[in-house]
Amino acid sequence: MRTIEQIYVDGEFVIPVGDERLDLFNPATEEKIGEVRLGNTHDARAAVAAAKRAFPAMAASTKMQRIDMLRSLRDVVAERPDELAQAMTEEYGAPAYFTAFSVQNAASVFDVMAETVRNYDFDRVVGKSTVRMLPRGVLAAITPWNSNFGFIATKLAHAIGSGSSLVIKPAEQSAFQTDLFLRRLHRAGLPAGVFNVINGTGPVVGAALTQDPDVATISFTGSTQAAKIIQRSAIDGMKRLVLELGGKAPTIILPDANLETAIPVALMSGFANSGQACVAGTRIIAPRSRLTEISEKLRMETGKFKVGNPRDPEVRIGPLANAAQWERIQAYIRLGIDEGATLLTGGTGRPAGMEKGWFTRPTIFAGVRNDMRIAREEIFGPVLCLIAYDNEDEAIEIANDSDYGLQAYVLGSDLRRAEKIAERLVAGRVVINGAPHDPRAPFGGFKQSGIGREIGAFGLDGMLEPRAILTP
Ligand code: TXE
Repeated sequence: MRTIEQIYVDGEFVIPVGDERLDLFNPATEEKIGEVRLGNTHDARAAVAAAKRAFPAMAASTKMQRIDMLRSLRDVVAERPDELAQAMTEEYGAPAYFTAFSVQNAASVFDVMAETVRNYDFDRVVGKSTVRMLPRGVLAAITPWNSNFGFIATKLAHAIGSGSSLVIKPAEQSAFQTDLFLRRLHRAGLPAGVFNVINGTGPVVGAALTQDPDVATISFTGSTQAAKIIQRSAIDGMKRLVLELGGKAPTIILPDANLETAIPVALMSGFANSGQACVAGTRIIAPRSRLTEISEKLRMETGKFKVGNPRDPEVRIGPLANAAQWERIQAYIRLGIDEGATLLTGGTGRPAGMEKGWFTRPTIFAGVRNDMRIAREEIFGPVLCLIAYDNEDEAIEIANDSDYGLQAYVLGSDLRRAEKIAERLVAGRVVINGAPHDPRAPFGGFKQSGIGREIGAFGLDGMLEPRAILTP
């Protein structure tokens, strides 16, 4: 049993003023594995003040200095990847195959940002004016639990790339990962106050940061509901918001798709991180002409998805992150049944033979209409909807008929046709035929999936403000 006692302010590990504690659990065993001491509004204020002091030097840093800092951060993050991956598994049950990807990605965001900074035009001439892209001020970053250190890495990279200082409020349930990650970041030797990390709850520390007059920009990843509270609280301070929120990604299977390859790809994205991913392809939109075949293949392939101990490299679906998530997923499965959808596979309760752990059965509903709540709301677990279409226009209409617009998938044998469909989808990213992750592609969504983009020059734009100087 461990307790995470410290937060990180002004380059030092310190005990917070706040003294409330939160229990931490291993979701695979339901055992309590530790506690985290939570900061409060005083801690948030002290962190913003430290970031404010560090800002002028950071804002004046050269491209080369920023690139050096990003490289130092990359180096410490890339060390001993297993350690971070294991913490992620222990704390929220992420399967080993997924944690390996997360660690690699957390290191690569610093490389991508270093390359972006190298190529970015901070100084431009527009008409007769000289324009400089300036950092806006202190950045507050709020991250969720489903890939906690990955989000911390992304937001830190944007702060350093833009010459901003930063206060991070990570998901409070992910304190072990945060602590491990933080101790590495500390070793990168950045100037004191450039980044600060406060463990705490959303309504206390998160709200204090979003309301702090010395915070200029808020970068938030999490639920659309929390984002709306944050938006409201940021109005008076005229803060800029970068919001990366939920999704209900469509996967369009085209009539010419090779099901041998398409169905496993559809399921890998649908069940990514045990379904606890904003990019999960949770609405499978399939041609009615091949519905029987597709249903059968989905059922069969889902049966091959091993559910169990997330440390096992063969396991594709681990436990849900916490008891509340488990209850939420059960409620959604019951809702699907009540709404009249048919269970193709899965259902409520734990998989057979599993009595402990927040495990749930990978579930696919058939006969789903896109107006059912299970097709409209982000479930955030391994629950997929199969929706039939009669023609291409209808497939696109269903895909775009969503409050969200983060990610979309197209699967088909004719690449040109798949691209044509991709061009008609309202989503921040469209992935064709299981294309590999591109760490340079902009990330973010349309509609209720958020505002702004992260990664690369698009990400940097969101952190900067142009100043034009007009000369006679
Ligand atoms: O998210 P929250 P939760 C969705 C997903 C999931 C649901 C709930 O559907 O089931 O959200 O997850 C902080 N002011 N996603 O409750 O509440 C909070 O402390 C400032 C999708 O974990 O949005 C945490 O650090 N901050 C998403 C962070 O916001 C506040 C990932 C996220 O918590 C706050 C996570 C407030 N008023 C959940 N309230 C994705 N896009 O992947 C909360 N926070």
